[in-house]
Amino acid sequence: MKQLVDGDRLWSSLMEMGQVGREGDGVNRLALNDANKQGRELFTGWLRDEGLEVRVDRIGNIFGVREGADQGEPPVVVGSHLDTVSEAGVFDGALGVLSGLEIVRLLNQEDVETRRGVAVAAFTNEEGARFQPDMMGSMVFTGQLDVETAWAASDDDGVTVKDELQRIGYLGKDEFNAGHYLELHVEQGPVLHSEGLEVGVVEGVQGMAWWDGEYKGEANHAGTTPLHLRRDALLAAADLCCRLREKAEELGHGSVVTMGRLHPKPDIRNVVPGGAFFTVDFRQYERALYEVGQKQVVKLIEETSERHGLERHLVQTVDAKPVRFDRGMVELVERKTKELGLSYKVMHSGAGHDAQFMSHVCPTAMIFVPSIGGRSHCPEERTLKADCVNGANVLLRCVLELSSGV
Ligand code: HGY
Ligand code: MN
Ligand code: MN
Repeated sequence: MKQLVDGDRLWSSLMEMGQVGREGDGVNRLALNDANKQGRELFTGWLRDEGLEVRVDRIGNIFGVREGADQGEPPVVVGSHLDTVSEAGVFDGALGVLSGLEIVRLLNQEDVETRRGVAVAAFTNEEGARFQPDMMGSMVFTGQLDVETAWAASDDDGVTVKDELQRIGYLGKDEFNAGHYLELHVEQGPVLHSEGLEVGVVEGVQGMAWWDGEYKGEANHAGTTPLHLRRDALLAAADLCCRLREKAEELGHGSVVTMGRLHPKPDIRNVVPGGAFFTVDFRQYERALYEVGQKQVVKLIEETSERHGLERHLVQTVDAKPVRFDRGMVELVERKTKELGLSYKVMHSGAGHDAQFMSHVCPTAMIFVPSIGGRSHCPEERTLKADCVNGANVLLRCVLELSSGV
C-alpha cells in the first residue's frame, strides 16, 4: 500500500471546508451555529461518499467508521473538531478531521483491509467559544462531563446546547468506543516555525483553568460623582487584569493568564460602571504549579474586589488537568516521523485539545505541524500545504501500524 497521502486531495478538502462559515477574512463556525451545521453536513457527506457508517452520539460527536477484519477490537480513531472561534483560520481542528478522512479515502482507493477498524471523529464544541466548557464533546465522550450538564449549557442569548443539537439535527443516540486516538493539529504557537522544524511530536497538553467572574460596584453619574465616592467595577477589573499578568510572570515556567472577555455594565460612556463581567484563562504544564497557580489566581480575584470595596461572583467553568500521553504512542509518532526523514522536536501543547480528554480512556498522542508566525485563533492563521501533508503522512503511518494495515 502507498504510504503517502494524496496531498492535493487533502488540501482541496481543507480549502473547501475553509469556505464554510467564511465571514470577511475569517471563518465563523461557532459550535452548533448554522455554519457549523453546514460543515458537519459537508463532512458527513464525504464520509458517506466513502461508504462509511456515520454515527452521532448524544452530544453530537460524529464518528465515520471504516470496519476492519476483526470487529472485536475497538477501532483506531483519528480526529479533532470542526467548530471554530468567531474569527478563525481554516486549519485549527479541520486539519485533524480531514487528514483522518484522507486516510480513509486512501485505504479505499488502495482497497486495503485493515485488521482493526479505522474511524474519523469530529468532536462537538472543542473551542468553548460559545458554550462552556470547551472540549465539551470529548469530555462527555470520556465521562468527564455528564451529558445533561452539557445539554443545559447556554450561550450569551440563553440558547442551550440541547436546543441547538435538536435544531441542527445532531442530537444522536449512538454509542461508540475508541481503542487508540491520534490527533493531527497545527501547533498554534511559535516554536516549530521559529526553529525551522517540520513536526512536533506532542508528549502532553498543559493544564487549563477557566473562570467567569463579575465585580459589582455602584453605577453613578460620570460627571457628578467624585473619585473618592466611586465604586467602579471596570476600574477593579482592569486592575485585576494587570495584576494577573504580574502573577503569571511571578509563577514563571511558561505560566500564562488571559482576560479574554471584559464587559462593563451598563457600558455607557457617561455612567461609572457598576458592574464588570470578565473571564480568566490560566494555563501551566507542570501539575503542581498548575494547582498552586489556580489557587493564587482565585486569591488575586478575591483580594482585588476587596481592595476596591466591591462584591464579586466567581465560578470556575474549566479545570482541564495537564496530561502526559502514553509513552508507546509518543514513540510511535516519533518513529514514523524519523522514518519520513522529517525534522522534529518532542514538545507539549500550549493549546487545549480533545486528545487531552481522550488520553483518559485510550492510548493517545498528537502530531503538530508549524503555524506560520505562531498565529492561531485569528484569520491570519496559516500553515503551508507541504507541512499539512507531512503531518498527514506521519498520521497515516501511525494508523497503518495500529490498525495492522499493510
Ligand atoms: O482554548 C484552547 O486551547 C482550545 O483551542 N479550546
Ligand atoms: Mn483546535
Ligand atoms: Mn482552537
